[in-house]
This record gives sequence, structure tokens and C-alpha cells, in this order.
Amino acid sequence: RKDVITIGDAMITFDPSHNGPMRYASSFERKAGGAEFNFAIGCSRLGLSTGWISRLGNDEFGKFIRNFARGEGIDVSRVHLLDDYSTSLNFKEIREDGSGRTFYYRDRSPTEALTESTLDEEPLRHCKLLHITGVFAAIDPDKNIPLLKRAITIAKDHGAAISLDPNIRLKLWSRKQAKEGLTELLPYVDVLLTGEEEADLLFDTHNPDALVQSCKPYGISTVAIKKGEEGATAYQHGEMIQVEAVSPKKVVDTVGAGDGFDAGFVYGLLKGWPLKRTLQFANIIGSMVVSVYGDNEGLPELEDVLVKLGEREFIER
Ligand code: KDG
Repeated sequence: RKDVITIGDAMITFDPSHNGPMRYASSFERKAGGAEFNFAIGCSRLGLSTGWISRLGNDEFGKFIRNFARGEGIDVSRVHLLDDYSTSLNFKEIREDGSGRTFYYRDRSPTEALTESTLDEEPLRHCKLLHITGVFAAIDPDKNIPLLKRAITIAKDHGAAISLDPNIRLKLWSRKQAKEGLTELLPYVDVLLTGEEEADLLFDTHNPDALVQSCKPYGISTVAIKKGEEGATAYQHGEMIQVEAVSPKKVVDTVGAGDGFDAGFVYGLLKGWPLKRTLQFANIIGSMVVSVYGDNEGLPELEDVLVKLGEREFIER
């Protein structure tokens, strides 16, 4: 039984060598990104056994992404490279404050070929947790929302918990589409990992108490709210916890911080940790990701987080 399975697209991410408007960026570094892909890397680096269901183009970029994921220890046996597709691309602009803007070239994502008849069901029957996000849903809502429901149903029937990060990307779908699509998934969700704006969009509130009340009818038992510089809040079994943000030494690239938080939170849940420790752990990971360029390069190994928590000594040399 795998600890974690996730489903989603990945892209070649071109990171500019200079901050500022992308029209002036003349050189880029070839990296890889994608919300669910970053999450899988985060989980695997922490030591969770992780599988990723995806489709990539059978091209040099697809091979690079698959090899990269494999090198991270992710089970890529359900990542198929398809002749008729090109791997998705994402050019990134990094603004002065480290925030990012993405320019997608993913109109025909290879995950288009991931359908109910080609869905790899076996890993879904053998996982402790299935993590889904709004990015995959948004790529093709008419196909992917029913597909996600099918995946969730299989995983749930076999005892898995379901975590959802709304990860709303307005370049991929409208607010209305996002609200309608994601609301269809909420009745299946056990763990909601959301930003404040996303909570506003889905539930018309990001006030923790009101949000928890809004989640109850859906049967969502655990809620985490990511608040960036304001820290994070989590709720489970009647307990509400709040942690302050951990100020990173420098913020260079905020993309991927939420995925890192999700990986850390899921790690704590699967280990059966108290909510407070789980939240602190996830929160620290988010702060570590923003200090490093790239969507997933800053995702730490378990040891690195324990050093940050002051539970392990950092030995420089
Ligand atoms: O969460 C970070 C991802 O969103 C990023 O790595 C790539 O924009 C991206 C996407 O659509 O997955």
C-alpha cells in the first residue's frame, strides 16, 4: 500500500534568469513543475511512498520530467509517454517580491488522454491517501471532474482518505467554473488544504470558524488554511490551531510553497501526529520553499525540516 497517490499534469517550467516583466527575460533555465507533481516530490522527499498518475508527451521534455520524478523516488509506472502529444510548457515571470506569474502553453495537455477508460485504477485501490487539486480539474473540467470523482470513489471504497487543494488557476478556468466544479468534489473530501482567496471563492468566507461550519455538511473533517505571511490555521476534531508564519531569510520565488505545505500536512496526518505539530511542520516547509528558486527545488527532506524545528543539529562540516 502506497502512502500517497496523486493525479495531474506536469510541465517543463522555464524560469527566467532575471526578475521582472517576462518580455525582458532573454534567458531561462529549464526546470519542471506542476502542482500535483510538486506535491508528489514533497511527499517523496519526506519519505512517504508516493505514486503519480499522469501522461506526458513522448518527447525529450516528457522523458526529462519522468526521469526527474523517478530520481525523486516517485513511482512513475503510471506515467505514460504518448506519441500524439507534446509535453506542456510553462514560462514563469518572477516579480520583484518573489511572486510569480505563469504563461502556460498547455492547450493540449497530454493528460487529455487520461480518461475513465484509461485511468490506472490499481494504484487507487492501494493507497492511504489520494491527493487531488483544482489544477488538474481545471485543465478540462467536463472530463476531469467526473474522472476525479471516479478516482476518488475507487480510492475511498478501498479505505483511502481524500485531500483536496483547490489550487485555483484563473488562467485555466473562470471563478464560476471553479466554484461549480470544485463544489462537486467537496462531498468526497476528507482534508481541505486551501488558501484564503480560494476559501472565499468556494465558501464565501475565509474566517476559520465560518469555514469549518461550511465544510461540515460536506463531511470534511480536517481543514487547513494557508495564509502566507499571516501563518496558517488548522481544524480537526473540534480543535482549532493557529501558527505564525516562519519568516524565511529571503523570499525569492513563492511558487510551489502551497504544494510543500500540503505535502507536510499530509505527512503529519499519515503519521498520526497531533494537529499542532502537523501544522507547524507544514508551515515550516512552505517557508523553506519560498527561499529557493524553482517550483520544487526548495522542498526539503525530513531531516532538513527537523533541523528547522530545532530537533536536529545542523552540521555544516
Ligand atoms: O502550485 C505550483 C504549480 O502551480 C506550478 O508548479 C505550476 O502553474 C503551475 C500549474 O499549473 O501546475
